[in-house]
Amino acid sequence: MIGGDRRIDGFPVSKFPNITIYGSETCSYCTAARMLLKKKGVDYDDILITGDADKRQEMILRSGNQTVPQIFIGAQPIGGFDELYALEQNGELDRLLGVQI
Ligand SMILES: N[C@@H](CCC(=O)N[C@@H](CS)C(=O)NCC(=O)O)C(=O)O
Repeated sequence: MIGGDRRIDGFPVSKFPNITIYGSETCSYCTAARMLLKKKGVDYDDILITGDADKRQEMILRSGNQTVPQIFIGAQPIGGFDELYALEQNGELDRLLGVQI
């Protein structure tokens, strides 16, 4: 099962933290990150930075990194695919995503 009945001040809010991937269409690490998140059953905003200098700059400012992908769970910068996969391996990713197993 995924998510829970999360409430703030009594109001239901999104079951999942907002997940953002800054990436490109051709990058294999981006594909791997998208696949892992899909396997988890969570949705994400996919921001393609190819040819978009503003979005690329936004990614660098938010993450401090220049490579794609750059992944965020809520406001928390995760890093790239390697870091996302490390979280999956040590069991931390489910907690961050709010996935109940
Ligand atoms: N260790 C990184 C590797 C990421 C990486 O090398 N990405 C390539 C594209 S697949 C990249 O951004 N290269 C430099 C660039 O495109 O500016 C990860 O796991 O995300």
